[in-house]
Amino acid sequence: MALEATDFYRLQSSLNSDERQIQELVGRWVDERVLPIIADCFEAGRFPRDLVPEMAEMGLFGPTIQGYGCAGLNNVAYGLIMQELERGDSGVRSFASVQSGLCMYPILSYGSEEQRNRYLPKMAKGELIGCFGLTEPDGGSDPGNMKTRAVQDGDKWILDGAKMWITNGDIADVAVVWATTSEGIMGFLVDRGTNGFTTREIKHKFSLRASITSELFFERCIIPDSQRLPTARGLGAPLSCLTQARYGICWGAIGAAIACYREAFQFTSLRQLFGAPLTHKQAVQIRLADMVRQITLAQLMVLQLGRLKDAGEMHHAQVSLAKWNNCRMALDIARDARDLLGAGGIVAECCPIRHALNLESVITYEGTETIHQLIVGRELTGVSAF
Ligand code: TGC
Ligand code: FAD
Repeated sequence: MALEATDFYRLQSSLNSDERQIQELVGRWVDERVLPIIADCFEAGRFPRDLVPEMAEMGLFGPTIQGYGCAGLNNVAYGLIMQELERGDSGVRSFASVQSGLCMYPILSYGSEEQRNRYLPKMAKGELIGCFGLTEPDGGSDPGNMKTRAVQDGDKWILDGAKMWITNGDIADVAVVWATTSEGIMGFLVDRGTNGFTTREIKHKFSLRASITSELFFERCIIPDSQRLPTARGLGAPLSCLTQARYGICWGAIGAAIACYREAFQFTSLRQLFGAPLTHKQAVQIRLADMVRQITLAQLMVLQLGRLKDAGEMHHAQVSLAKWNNCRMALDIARDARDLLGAGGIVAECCPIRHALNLESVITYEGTETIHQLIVGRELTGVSAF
């Protein structure tokens, strides 16, 4: 039996029927609804917002949450959703990552029951959109030194500061905002329309053009104590949210790589040069084989990571290793696929250039490559070298 390039080790056979079904459902939806429009969205710098209700209908928001109108899937199924979405575009996956891993997760983990009931069912339906404000203009890699500050005044908090590079910022109904207080870092749910809270979209991006990225500003913004996440204390709380979103990115990057591999394979099979298709040339075969080697290694990594997560045994440094590996792998493949397409590879109809540009963000956000290397280094040596 011939081996399938993008499932070289037959990992599909180790998926359970729920996992296979959701991958098939989302994969078909991406083929039918995302791929036909995404190049135009990227070129126009437009987030395809009309897809949000359809994503909600498929249960793609907070899919691992039990109750609150969520699907209650396992983490491998969640990863497969992210992989299929990012096969379409990193911007579409980003939207789902932020909604699920960075907004619904902290409300579930650190919110009161009243906050969970108020936000989660509507977020699952896509009726409320969230954003996550951690990064600041003075530097994202070291969030422990954030400047945004909340000062308590009776049963209210006064929030001052700014956040930068925030996905979904301009369309969010609620922002999960992290601020320093006299008692350490805390998280707040800031609803759109709160006095003193404004947003501004960041334009002129060459990456993640089908996603909205914004600045958030807080000027003497008054937040009732009931909008504070009651059990979130210290930097560990926002970092635990990052672990969720980073886990999704580890899978998502594989989707982008698969899309690029497929396009490179198709083109080189058809392109006749020097009397034969390009796939008959040794150098091209080596490059295609190397793409499949890298994709297969990444797939093995995330499947094991997902099984560990489902067993409650995943360590955040394991996520860092996979985030570093899989983003680097996808970016290398996207660039190589772009080259294999020749001049045609620079236009929007070909996906590798779009994925390569997107992956420049994906390798930077949720912790840069260097940060993840240093997280693994710290785990190995016990010494923090940040
Ligand atoms: P450090 O001492 O390491 O940690 C403080 C406390 O947190 C615990 N911890 C974690 N817990 C859960 N998950 C993790 N990943 C954790 N990492 C650390 C840690 O055990 C400690 O707990 P405790 O109880 O001892 O206090 O803190 P540090 O200041 O040394 O910082 C370490 C560093 C550099 C790794 C951290 O600051 C970091 O990860 N920096 C990168 C920041 C980042 O990734 N920002 C992402 C912003 S969100 C985003 O990009 C969204 S993109 C969305 C999209 O569109 O998809
Ligand atoms: P810096 O932290 O200033 O880093 C600059 C360079 O220094 C990098 O190369 C870095 O690797 C290197 N560096 C940093 N520390 C060290 C060190 N100790 N040793 C050696 N080198 C080091 N943030 C959010 O909070 N929410 C969001 O929704 C969000 N969405 C984003 C969407 C997009 C499209 C992008 C591009 C970013 C988004 N971010 C978001 C921000 C992202 O998390 C940060 O860009 C990232 O954490 C890096 O921070 P920085 O850009 O300030 O770079």
